[in-house]
Amino acid sequence: MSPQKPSYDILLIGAGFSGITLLHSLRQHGYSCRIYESGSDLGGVWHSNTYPGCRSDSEASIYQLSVPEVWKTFSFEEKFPDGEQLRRYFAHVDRVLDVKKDVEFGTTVTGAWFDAAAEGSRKWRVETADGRVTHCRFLISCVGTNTERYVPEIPGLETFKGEVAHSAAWPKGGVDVLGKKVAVIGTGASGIQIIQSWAKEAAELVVFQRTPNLALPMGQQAYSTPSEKTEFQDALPGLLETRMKTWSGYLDDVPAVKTFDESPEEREARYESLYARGGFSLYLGGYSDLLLDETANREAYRFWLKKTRARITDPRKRDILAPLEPPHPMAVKRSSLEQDYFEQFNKENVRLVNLREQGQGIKTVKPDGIETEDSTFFAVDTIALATGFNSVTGSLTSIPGLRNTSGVPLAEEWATNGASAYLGMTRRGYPNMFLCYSVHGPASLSNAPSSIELQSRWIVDAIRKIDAEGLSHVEPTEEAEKGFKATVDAITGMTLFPKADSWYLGANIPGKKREMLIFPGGLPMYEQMAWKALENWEGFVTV
Ligand code: NA7
Repeated sequence: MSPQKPSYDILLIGAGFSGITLLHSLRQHGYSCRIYESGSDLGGVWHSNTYPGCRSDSEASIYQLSVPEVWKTFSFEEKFPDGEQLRRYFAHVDRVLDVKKDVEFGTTVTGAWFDAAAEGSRKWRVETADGRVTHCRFLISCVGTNTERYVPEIPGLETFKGEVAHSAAWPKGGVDVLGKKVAVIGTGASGIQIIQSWAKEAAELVVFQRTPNLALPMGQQAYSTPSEKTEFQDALPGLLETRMKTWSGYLDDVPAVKTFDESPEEREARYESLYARGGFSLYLGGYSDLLLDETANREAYRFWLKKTRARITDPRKRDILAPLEPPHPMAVKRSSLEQDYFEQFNKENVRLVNLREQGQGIKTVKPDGIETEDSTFFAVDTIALATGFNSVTGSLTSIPGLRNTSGVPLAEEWATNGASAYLGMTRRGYPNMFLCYSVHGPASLSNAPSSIELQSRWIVDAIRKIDAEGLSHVEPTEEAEKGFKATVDAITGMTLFPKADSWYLGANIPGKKREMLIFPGGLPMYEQMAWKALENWEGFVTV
């Protein structure tokens, strides 16, 4: 018989921003809670991603909990904090909120289902890798969207004699590249950051790019002096409030003006000022038709090209990094923020391979390097795989025993029918289970702590409503779940999102169903829909 564990009101899986936000709030309402976390510390991706240059693409002011006792007592050192600062931040959160007393680290959930007969009442039965079983009334998934790493099948990779490191499983002691020949495969957010770092240390760097990253200047800023720190702290209450009102949970909000409503001069001036502001402002604070109209989007690309191409001296590299024809519309595939990414390619020792060019695809990895289809050989000592994740769904479908009340694993259901979650937070066949920062929520199309705060509030409201009304459990109807998915698809159909092979659509994983995995309607619309449904349990079966 499996050793039994105590029963909790609520079990949360994952101790990143979602798990901590929910734990704090639920504890305040008197619930007994436990977090199971497979890692060894708090922070989610900030604990597991320790590759060189790892840094947030959200501003520190809005990339934190809105809990006053936490933000009033922590100073960030930079506008866009790196992994180290964020790990210090999570340690601070723990000191203030005493989070860890309710977290079990090194505890991997391997299975969970709603057991109608558990202890004589309806409860979740949760199994962990160490063979333990726990019961709880509510199960909340806080596993994030980018945790199940993706390693593509690259012929010969297993024969490589040097070090191979995936961005999300970086060796604990780091990777010493000083004076070495190194390769980076992948130019997403992680690849860009590794390249920016390694190009300054390695003797030679070869970058294997499949799709150019339409990266925007970060606009980094240090908060070093007492007055800079005070200014930062003083602005926080207003900024934390603003982030909950914008489309994306960032600080910029889209003005109601369309690209061609303004004269070319006005447009250039607007683009210039947004670009100078840094961050995602060019996307988020620009024109209302950026995501809707291809001609308007192309105009933004024209501006980005002008700025970016001017930074790259080698004409061949310039055409690969910032091609005259856009690889896809801007902003519909995750761009990164960069500091001096493009300038790195002006160095002779930084080489660039365009995997999409005839003969340039990787033919094989050999023990001492990488050979492309045209038989060019790149001798390297170390390879970084910045090839991403089975994003959004993978964190949940990789839990083998997570199954519905009919015993069908979630992985099987989603592989057959596509992924869905009513309101991005609940799932048919999973009574009293809630998802935070997951499928069909605003997730990665938002500033994470903003949408997490919103969804956490809703989940807490839902749990309290269940208790206030004396209900045993709730779950969405099939009709509601399908209807919500149809809404996500309908909004997506009005946008340019389908025009890019992005992980928002699952298009980065060979064989994965191509479908929109994230709610693309913005936070205000999402908030309105979620609370309207909660009023009378619209779309739910209540028991
Ligand atoms: P991403 O954004 O998924 O980037 C993965 C990169 O790896 C991307 O450039 C891919 O090219 C490339 N890739 C994937 N498979 C291959 C193969 N087979 N060969 C060559 N290159 C390949 O992951 P990140 O870790 O950078 O970022 C994930 C998120 O974490 C990020 O958006 C932030 O939210 C934080 P592609 O573009 O698909 O052509």
